[in-house]
Amino acid sequence: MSEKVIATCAVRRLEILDESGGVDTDLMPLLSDAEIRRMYDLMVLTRTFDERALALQREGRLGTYPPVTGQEAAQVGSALALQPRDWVFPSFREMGVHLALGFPMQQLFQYWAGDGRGLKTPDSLNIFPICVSVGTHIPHAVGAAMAARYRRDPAVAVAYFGDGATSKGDFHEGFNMAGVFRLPVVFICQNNQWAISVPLTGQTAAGSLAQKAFAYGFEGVQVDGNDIFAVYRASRDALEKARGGGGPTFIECLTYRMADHTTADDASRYRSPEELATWSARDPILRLERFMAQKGIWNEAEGKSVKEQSAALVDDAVRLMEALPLQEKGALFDDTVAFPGQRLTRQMKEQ
Ligand SMILES: Cc1ncc(C[n+]2csc(CCOP(=O)(O)OP(=O)(O)O)c2C)c(N)n1
Repeated sequence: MSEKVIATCAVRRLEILDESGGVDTDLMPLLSDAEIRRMYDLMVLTRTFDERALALQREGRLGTYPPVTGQEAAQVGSALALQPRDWVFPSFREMGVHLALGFPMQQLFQYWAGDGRGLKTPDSLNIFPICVSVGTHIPHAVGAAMAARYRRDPAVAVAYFGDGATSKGDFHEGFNMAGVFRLPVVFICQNNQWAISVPLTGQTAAGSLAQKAFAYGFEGVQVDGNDIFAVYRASRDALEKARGGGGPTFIECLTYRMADHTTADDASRYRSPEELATWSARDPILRLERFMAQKGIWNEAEGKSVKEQSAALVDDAVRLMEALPLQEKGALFDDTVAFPGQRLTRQMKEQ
C-alpha cells in the first residue's frame, strides 16, 4: 500500500512587452518593423471600428453591440499568427480577428445592424459565422479539426471564447474530445474577467483557466492578453505544434473588457472605477506605441495619421453598409438551415 502524487500541473505564463514599452529580448518573436506596424494599424483600426459601432448604436443605426476595446492585442495578435487555410470559429466579440483576417468591414456593420447577409464569409476566408450562443461553437471547432485530420489537410481549427464559456458543458466535451484524439485545434480564451456581471471568482475556483487543459491531457498556457507579442508568440507556437501533429493547446489571454458587456448593459453597476483605472494603464495600444517610439518607428504625428486613415476606412464601410438595399423579407432564413422543420416553415409563411 502507498500514497503518492500521480500528477502535478505546472502552468506557464508568458509576458514579453511590459507597460513602459520594454521587451524581453530572449522571448521577443522575430518581427520586421513592417510587421509590427501592421499589428499597430490593425489594433487602431479595431478600436476605431468599435468606437464608431458604439456611436452608431446610440444613434439607432446599429442594434445591440458588444464592444471590443481593451481586447485588441488578444484578437489581432492571435489572428496574425494564423495561416489562410486555418479554420476560425469566433464567438460574438471578435471583430478584431475579423478585421485582421480581412473580413469586409461593411459586413460586420451589416451584421450588427441586424442584416443576416453580414454573416456570409467571402470564399477566400475560412471563418465560421459569429456564434452568440455561449460556447456552442467549441465542439464545432473540434469537429473541424477531426475533419482536417481525416482529409490529411494541414489546417488547424481555432475557437475563440470568453471566460464565461469555460463553465459550459460544450467547453468540457470539446476539450475532452480534442485531448483524446490529439486533434489540431487551438482554443483561445479571452479571459476579460467578466461574463456580463459575473466576475471570474464567480466563474471558477481554479487559480487560472489555463490549468483546465491539464485535466484533458494537453497544455494550457496563460499569456498577458494586453501584450500583443506574447499573444502572437503563444498562438504561433500552438498553431505550429498542432500542424506538426502535437495536438491541441489552450491559450488563456488574461485581459479586461474596458466597456460594457454590450450596449444593453451598464457595467458601472457591478464594477469599480478603481478596477477600470488599473486596466486603463495597461492599454494594449499605448503599450505598443511606447515600444515603437523607443524603437524609433512611431511618433505622435504618425499615430494621428494612422487614426485618421482608420477613420476614413470606417467612414467608407458605414457608407457602403447604409447604401445597401434592405434585405428582402424572408431572406433571413436562406442560409440558416438546409431543411426547415415545421415550426420554421410556419414562420417563413407568416413573413
Ligand atoms: C447558451 C447561452 N447562454 C446564455 C447566453 C447569454 N449570454 C450572452 S453573453 C454571456 C456571457 C459570456 O461571457 P464570456 O464567455 O466571458 O464572454 P464575454 O462576453 O466576456 O466576451 C451570456 C451568459 C448566451 N448567449 N448563450
